[in-house]
Amino acid sequence: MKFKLITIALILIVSSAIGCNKKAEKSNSFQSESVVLTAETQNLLKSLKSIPEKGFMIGHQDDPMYGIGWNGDANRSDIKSITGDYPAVMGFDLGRVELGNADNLDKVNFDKIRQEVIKQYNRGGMITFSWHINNPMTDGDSWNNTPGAVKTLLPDSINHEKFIQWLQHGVDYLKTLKTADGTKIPILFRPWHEHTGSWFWWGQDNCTAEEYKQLWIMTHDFFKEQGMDNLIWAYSPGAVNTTEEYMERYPGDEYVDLLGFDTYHFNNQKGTEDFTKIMNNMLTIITQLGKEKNKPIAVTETGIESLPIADWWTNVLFPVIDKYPISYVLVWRNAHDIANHFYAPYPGQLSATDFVKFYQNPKTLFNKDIQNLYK
Ligand code: BMA
Repeated sequence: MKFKLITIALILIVSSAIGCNKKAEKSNSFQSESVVLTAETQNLLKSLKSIPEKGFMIGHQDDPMYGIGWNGDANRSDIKSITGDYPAVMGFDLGRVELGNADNLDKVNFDKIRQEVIKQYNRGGMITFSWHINNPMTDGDSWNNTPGAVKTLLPDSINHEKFIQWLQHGVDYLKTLKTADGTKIPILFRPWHEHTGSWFWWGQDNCTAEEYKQLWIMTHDFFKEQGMDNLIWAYSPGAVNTTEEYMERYPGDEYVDLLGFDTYHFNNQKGTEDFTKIMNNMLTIITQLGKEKNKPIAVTETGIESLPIADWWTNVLFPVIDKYPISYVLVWRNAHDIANHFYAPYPGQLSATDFVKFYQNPKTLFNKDIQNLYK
């Protein structure tokens, strides 16, 4: 009797253990399908959602790389020269990594970008990458918008293999973005941007909605197969009028983590009303979608070229973005290679004093304000 009981107990223990294993196997296989993000990346995603309770992060493209009157100086940034602080977000571009080049399309060295990405992570800031990738059908640049390129990259099409090689180069580079102790640096990845315009080969008139979605999903799946578990995927069309237009080429909730848009202030003072109107409309659209989908939102690119309005920061940009729960706003680069192509002030620039006021507002978050993004 005793033995029988022990045997039954043993059978029960063994079978429940097998049951547990099955469950474990199941959850593992589920996890491998949906990519478990690294702890730091999960924390960054949570931070992006909670930041609007305090304010919004300020970002600048290529911030530590070059600025007005300098190129490649160590520990320099036009924003830091004015405020004493780095922006909370730094944007970089992968364009030409697909070719295995040493420098990107704006003549910035990829090893130097890696060093600056590591520094930015170590000082607690966020990093985002766009990708002005060449056109694989024509070998022209991103702006070579001969219609039909996207179709040729899809599976079983003529440029598919070539394009996968290009994506592989991107993955290989992104995999090198690690700290000295091997921590993978979380990256907000923003491919296939501004696709509601037609200036890029992946834009509106150059492919169908279905082709665009397939392009996004193929990129996402390829990166996932390569084990990329430190990316937050940002969707950033240009300005559109309606939610329907915003969503027309949206690849799906499982492929996108953050909802953004790119739009610029054109036409100096005369353009202020238009810019404000477009910003309000886009921000209303993404605020609503962000709530529905539980995803953070951001102004992924904006600015006014050469900052001809002295109080642009506190009187044009701040009042409009302050009304919406955005996690960050990023202004474009201070080019070293194109005259008057800058979007952040530098010492002595017309809007520099106003930028300091903008900096001092507790709601604008710079590097010193955001020390816990990854914890
Ligand atoms: C554009 C311009 C170009 C640049 C590109 C990628 O908006 O700044 O000069 O090559 O972005 O950074």
